[in-house]
Amino acid sequence: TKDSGVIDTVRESAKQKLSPPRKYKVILNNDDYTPMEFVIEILMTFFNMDSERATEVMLKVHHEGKAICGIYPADIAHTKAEQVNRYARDNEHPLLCSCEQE
Ligand code: TYC
Repeated sequence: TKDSGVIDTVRESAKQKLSPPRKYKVILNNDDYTPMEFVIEILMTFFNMDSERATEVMLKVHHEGKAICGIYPADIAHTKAEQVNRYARDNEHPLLCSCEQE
């Protein structure tokens, strides 16, 4: 620039290289025992899906073994999986929710 070398040096050291935060997929896994209605309730409660979308995702898990419920920054993804697993266990269902780096 037309500024002095000193000013250029200050500007350079203030410049930050921010990489976008890593995201994680929250995955719902199939099992033989958790009632379909309970899975739909989970998807509506923790992932803000309407009943149509929740039914679709539940059936994808049921037929394909797993499905993505949402993609979030690391802390939110892990907290959601934890809350879902806590809720399933409290209701004595074996449902498993997990996270995978995107
Ligand atoms: N397979 C279960 C049943 O037949 C339904 C189910 C769907 C369970 C999704 C878990 O993440 C799940 N009752």
